[in-house]
Amino acid sequence: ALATPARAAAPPQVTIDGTSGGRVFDGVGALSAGASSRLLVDYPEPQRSRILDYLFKPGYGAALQILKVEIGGDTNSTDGAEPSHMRTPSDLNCDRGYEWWLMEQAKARDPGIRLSALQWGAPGWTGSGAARPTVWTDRNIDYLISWLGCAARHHLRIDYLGGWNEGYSDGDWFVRLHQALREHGYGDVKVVADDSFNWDVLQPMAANPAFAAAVDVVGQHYVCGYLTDYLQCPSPAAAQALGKPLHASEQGSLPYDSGAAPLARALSRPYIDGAMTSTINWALIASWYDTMPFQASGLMGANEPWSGAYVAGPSLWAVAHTTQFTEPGWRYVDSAKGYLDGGGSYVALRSPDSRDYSMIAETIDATAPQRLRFTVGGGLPDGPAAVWSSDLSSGDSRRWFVREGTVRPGDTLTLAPGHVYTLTTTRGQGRGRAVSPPPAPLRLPYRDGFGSTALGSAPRYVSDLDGAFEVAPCDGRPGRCLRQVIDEQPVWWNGWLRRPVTVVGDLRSWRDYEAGVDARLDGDGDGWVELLGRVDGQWADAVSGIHLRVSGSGDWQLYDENLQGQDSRLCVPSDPACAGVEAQSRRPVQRRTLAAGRTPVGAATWHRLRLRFSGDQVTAYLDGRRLAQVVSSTHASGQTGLAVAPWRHAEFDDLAVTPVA
Ligand code: 147
Repeated sequence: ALATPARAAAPPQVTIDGTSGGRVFDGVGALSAGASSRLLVDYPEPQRSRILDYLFKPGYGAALQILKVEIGGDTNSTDGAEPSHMRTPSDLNCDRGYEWWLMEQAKARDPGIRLSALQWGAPGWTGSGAARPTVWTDRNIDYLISWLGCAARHHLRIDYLGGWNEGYSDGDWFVRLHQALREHGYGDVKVVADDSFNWDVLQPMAANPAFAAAVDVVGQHYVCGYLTDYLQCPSPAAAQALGKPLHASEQGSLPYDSGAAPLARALSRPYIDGAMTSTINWALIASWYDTMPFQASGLMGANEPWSGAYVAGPSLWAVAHTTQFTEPGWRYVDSAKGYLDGGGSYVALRSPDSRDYSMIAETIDATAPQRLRFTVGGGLPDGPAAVWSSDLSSGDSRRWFVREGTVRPGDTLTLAPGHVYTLTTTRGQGRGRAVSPPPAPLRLPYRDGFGSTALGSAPRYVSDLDGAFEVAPCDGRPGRCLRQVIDEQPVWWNGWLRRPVTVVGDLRSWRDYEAGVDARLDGDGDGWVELLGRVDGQWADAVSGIHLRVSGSGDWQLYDENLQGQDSRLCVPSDPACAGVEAQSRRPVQRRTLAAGRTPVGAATWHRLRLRFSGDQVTAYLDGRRLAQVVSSTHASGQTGLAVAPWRHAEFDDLAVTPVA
């Protein structure tokens, strides 16, 4: 039994006192950014709707209170590139990508969900033009105002807008942004600064009162550390003295299974330690290929749109222990926040009218049962409270988000180690019952002639790593083609790749196959296109796999690119070898030429590139002619892909991957 009669040794007492102070709660959210939702949009029904229910539907799963999205910049932002709404000063397309759709789906399930937006990179024209371009320009402010206009066209009200993800701040730019929001009728959009680290923003805010005045919310990243156990989540006293809401505006980066326990800590400790009233998890859902970094980081996983398989794991339920029992606008109750002596922590929140309260306690680090006597006061209801629990030390899903029974104020609770508990007077909670179909490989043959994709859209399963590949009318032949459309270096975020690349296919089951594509280079012969095969990883500048490059000049090259002994597929965030993203992203890319030569091609003409893999035999063909056959065992399986010289237009057609016996 959860409630036990008080024993001789008095247990610690927690009083949930409705008259005690406490900050306004702004909500628990998650972040769709870095192409993290790319494969979700391609999911079949009904699985796609069930996944969205698990994320957003009240009383069903994570019931998220905030959805934060990337404002796409056509540049790599971790696991790919997201498309921009405004690629030139005269361009405007409010329907590119999947974030509009995602926000609409979230609002359809919970009209009260708050929306937040932030750019990682941006089209080159909006940048400063310096050697390391920045977004601190008036053009970029216009660009963000246009994005808000797109949101309005989608009937989406944006609650929070930031500056530049982890790009620190230009105080005067924030002042101008704040002013522009007012001038354009977006005065109710709250400005977040600066989505970077270590509370470094406090100093420029202190030095520039206009900057400080322009900031509505101070948002900092990874306030509990980065890829650690997320034990402590402090903020400086100077931040707490600002009189502004403080948000943990990005944290997470841990897998949906092993990340649940650290996540449970990081949901409450930012308030206990640092008075932060919102936390945002990256990513919302791990819907990118395992080829790319930070595999499985999200509240859920869903990266097999062909099978419809998804994972609703313990991270989802860790979040539900807060979100299903509170609402943004509730208040923390400071009389009931703190740490348990034997390991663990707790917070309590109440509705503004004090008719309801919820207390969330976690015992993740406890090694023995924790006793706790709870009482209520200050006008809060003193009747029975429902108890929900999740055993995060268990892999058995039947032990997550379970209704336990009822307790009464004055009872002593016995909290088992490794759990999350919620005590609540609220009702309406629930646990979605939808079940995933089994996972399955993407079977060969795979073919796309792009005829069935809408103009301006990305073809099914094709995932851009940098630049933007979208369906357009073909040049020099009838029908639709896949076109790389970005012709200027964007303001980059992580600086990875800086060349257009896109990939598609099954990392593990695509072993012996032939990949082929028709390709046409625009321009006068000084660019190149590539067909890639056995792509088995991507990290920093490397797209690990076999590349066949054909240049407009007639030079061709077959080469192997790999990850310098650093296999990103194995680099899960809980692995200490993955610490220090910055250091790793500076590792040189290892490229090895396997064969090279010259052949007449001629610019602006169509050619067919083919790569055949059979065991360790790699054969390259151009227009039906064999260019080279080499032995290479560096890559055993992997995706196909396309690349284009930066920043050239090129077109592709009839992409086909067929099995080789
Ligand atoms: C964050 C990004 O904001 C996310 O888009 C995603 O890339 C995430 C993956 O972990 O990382 O960027 C960080 C970069 C460096 C650190 C933390 C977050 N760091 O070194 O503490």
